[in-house]
Amino acid sequence: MDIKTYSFEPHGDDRGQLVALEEYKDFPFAVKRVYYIYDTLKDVVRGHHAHKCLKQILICVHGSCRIHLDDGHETAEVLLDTPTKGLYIENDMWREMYDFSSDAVLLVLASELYDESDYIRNYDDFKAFVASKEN
Ligand code: T46
Repeated sequence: MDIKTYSFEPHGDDRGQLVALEEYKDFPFAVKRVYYIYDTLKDVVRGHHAHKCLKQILICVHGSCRIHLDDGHETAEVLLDTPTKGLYIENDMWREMYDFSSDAVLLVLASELYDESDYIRNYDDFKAFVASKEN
């Protein structure tokens, strides 16, 4: 599976670190929405869906978590454990987020506004969506 991750450049000095992200320069879309996930309970698994159109960058800006990816044919796991690593997830990818550290803050940059009709929340529907794109 082709997994796209970014290594963002920290601008560090004796005051600390700063990471700056610019749309189309540091990742390949314009940002319409930002959200973040925190205070996740131990053993919780979030996600369990894909999207019809949405593109996103996931950055664990504090703590760590793991992302399970499934493109309908193959699966992969990605560890996000540094604020300088970004995971690009395109629309047609089933995703689950798990193994959150108690201090994890997962920041997400999204290409579209929130739209429940863009979600594919049933795995069989996801497989049918993938098959329809391949035919
Ligand atoms: C994704 C993964 C990585 C909103 O009202 N606006 C929003 O922009 C979002 C993202 C969510 N919500 C509401 C909808 C639900 O009532 O917040 C609640 C939790 O959302 P959800 O169960 O979809 O959260 P996750 O963590 O399962 O999934 C989220 C994103 O929804 C999804 O697009 O790819 O993070």
